[in-house]
Amino acid sequence: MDAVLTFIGMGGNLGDVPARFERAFQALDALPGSRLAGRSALYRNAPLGPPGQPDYINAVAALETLLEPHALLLELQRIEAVEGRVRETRWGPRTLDLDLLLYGDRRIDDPQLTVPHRGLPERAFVLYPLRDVAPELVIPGLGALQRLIERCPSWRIERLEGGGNG
Ligand code: PH2
Ligand code: MG
Ligand code: MG
Repeated sequence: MDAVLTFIGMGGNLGDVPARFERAFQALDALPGSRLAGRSALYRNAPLGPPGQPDYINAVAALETLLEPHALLLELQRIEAVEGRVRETRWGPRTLDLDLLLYGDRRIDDPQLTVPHRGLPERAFVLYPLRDVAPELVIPGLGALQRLIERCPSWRIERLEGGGNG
């Protein structure tokens, strides 16, 4: 089987989030049958959800993988758990959130997994970093990434550093 190009949204607002992302990028690259193909810059931005929580940092990883979607999802949850993720309030503060945004051109909708990720079209903190790693991306059912960005509600978002493919 050929490897599939997937995109993983990363978010967090507790502790040293850039250090968590660094470990997460390495953990993704180390997954069986997988290779980290790109990493976006880091973006500091306002929380979506309950007020009074710290700003988030968000990024996106591009991952080539032979893992099937649900196997990959389990690996993402394992990496979240290593970073001390505790599932509490919906949209509450978190150490590390890893969301499977896209899995090639597959569309998946079952109780465990929705791909493309539901929040994708409205969330600047997903769309901007996604553009860093895949500027020409066309998203199944949603169209060109660039067009989604033009239509996205404005959001306080600050580009911090880094990113690139390879
Ligand atoms: N993730 C959420 C809820 N709210 N807000 C920002 N800014 N960034 C996130 O990644 C985020 C959020 C649920 O996963
Ligand atoms: Mg999540
Ligand atoms: Mg999320």
